[in-house]
Amino acid sequence: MKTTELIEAMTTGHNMESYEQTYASFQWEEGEKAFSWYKTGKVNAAHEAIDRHVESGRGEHPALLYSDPDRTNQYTFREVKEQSDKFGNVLRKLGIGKGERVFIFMPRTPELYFSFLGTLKVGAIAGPLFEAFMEGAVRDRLVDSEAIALVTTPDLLSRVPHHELPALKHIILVGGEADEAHGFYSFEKEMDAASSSFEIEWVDREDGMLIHYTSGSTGKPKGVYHVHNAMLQHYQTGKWVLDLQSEDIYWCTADPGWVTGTAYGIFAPWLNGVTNVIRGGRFSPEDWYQTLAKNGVTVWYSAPTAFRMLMGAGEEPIKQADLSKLRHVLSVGEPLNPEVVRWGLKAFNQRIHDSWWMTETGGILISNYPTMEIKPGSMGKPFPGIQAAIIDDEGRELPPMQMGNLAIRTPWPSLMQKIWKNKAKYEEYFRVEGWYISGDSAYRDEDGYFWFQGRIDDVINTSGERVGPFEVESKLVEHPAVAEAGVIGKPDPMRGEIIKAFIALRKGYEASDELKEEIRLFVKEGLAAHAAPREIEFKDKLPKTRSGKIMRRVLKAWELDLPTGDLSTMED
Ligand code: 6R9
Repeated sequence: MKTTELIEAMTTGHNMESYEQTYASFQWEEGEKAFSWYKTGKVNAAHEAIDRHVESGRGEHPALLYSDPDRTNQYTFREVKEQSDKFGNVLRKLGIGKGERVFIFMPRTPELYFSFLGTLKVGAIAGPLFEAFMEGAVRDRLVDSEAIALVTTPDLLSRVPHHELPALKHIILVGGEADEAHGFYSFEKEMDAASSSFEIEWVDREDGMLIHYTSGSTGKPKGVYHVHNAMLQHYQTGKWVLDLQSEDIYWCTADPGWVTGTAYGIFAPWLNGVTNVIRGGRFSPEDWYQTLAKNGVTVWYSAPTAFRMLMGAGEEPIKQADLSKLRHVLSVGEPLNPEVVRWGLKAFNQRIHDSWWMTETGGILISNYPTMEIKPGSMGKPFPGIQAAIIDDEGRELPPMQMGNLAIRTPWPSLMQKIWKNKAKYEEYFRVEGWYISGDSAYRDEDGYFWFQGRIDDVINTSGERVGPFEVESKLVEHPAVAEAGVIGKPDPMRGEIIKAFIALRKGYEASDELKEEIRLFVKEGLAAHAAPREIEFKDKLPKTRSGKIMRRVLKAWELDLPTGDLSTMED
């Protein structure tokens, strides 16, 4: 769908002056000069993120502003260096080193971040897991990765089937008792005893750093493997997409169990030497606005699901919070509905900048930049150094306005280097020579903006018309009664597929046939007759992943009575 709606570019505080110029002249190598490894050839992302700033005299700058309802802590870069060095020594004492997998299954606390950095510092590969994972999800990931150590808490330990995990030798308990004879160590005791004098393990750019498990629609979750070289993309996108500057206070709301919580909750801010806000505990609109206000957050990276929840909470909690420091807001994870973009402008006078990428791509590839006009509903344009295109299944590039496979020219620094122990799965992404196939469908408009349409397998074909579920969902959430919507194609003998919408209503609205009819008409008149859902079903809640994505494949499976596949990443 074409739009003429434009939101003007920002006029202050840019690292990137003109998108077109930067895109034309960009060289990845320029970014490398920021790092010590440009001179030495020796790499460690944790050194570049933390230690480098201490060496360059920025050690007393606040690195981590942590809070949850029970606890508030501040750490400088020097203190984060010291804590992560100590954790490196804890691992070394256990004999853990290069290439081994250390998994972290913890609530979001400072100890999670120290463990993560310390793991990298000994050259081991970190595997962060969502705190909410149940036993099956934990087992699958620890079995597949053959993790040798796990950092967790006594509360979460009941979900770790350690007797079934022969590779797992050491469990480090944060806030727990040691039982060293059986492989249990106390985090606090070990950290107290550890020296803060530490020699970092220098590795190669192509050595492993991180594994994120991500679910496909079928089969077990895949271990997406990233190497230290990815930091180049985290650094550059931090500069140009997040627009980070040295005095910023930055908050990425994502948990490190999701790739956004590592790439942009750890690397991008710290590689740029910027103060990073971490908020533990549960989501509530009041809490989030207060987190922005109390910390004086200037740059904020979140997700559509959160923005929609904030939108649903109305303006009252915003009035209670001083958001005057906020200057740059971004979103990732799902399509950002135009309605949400308009709300952002109205509610706190900020343009919300959409960005597109995937666990597999390791970093932002398409985005809206501060210096660029926003077309609400578009993901923006390719990052400098990235060539994106819409191609057909044979690899032919499609002209503007045609829907097809969103593909990226290989390689780029943060591209995954393996699917752990699954070569065949890895190769599927590269089945068209020279391209990475994302599995998303999209089109590009005449101005070079990309528009997300859905996952390839979500695109609906109704009476010969291809309809992206996102367009319909976006129109649906513009209706005042609709809080969230998930749209699927339901097989139909006449039309191939019909559009079915699952809708969660906002507080104060009652489900009724009249309301269904009203909503249907609303889409028909606002979008297109063929895009109006023929069927509507009201639900209390929609099935979502922990990163907030509506799980259309689960809606479809429910509808068709099919197996739902891997549900380990679904919210409770
Ligand atoms: C970072 C992350 C990747 C999938 C991706 C796409 C969807 C992400 C989006 C978006 C529309 C955006 N997605 N960003 N869809 N607009 N701006 O989300 O990684 O969890 O691996 O998900 O998320 O479908 O293919 P991951």
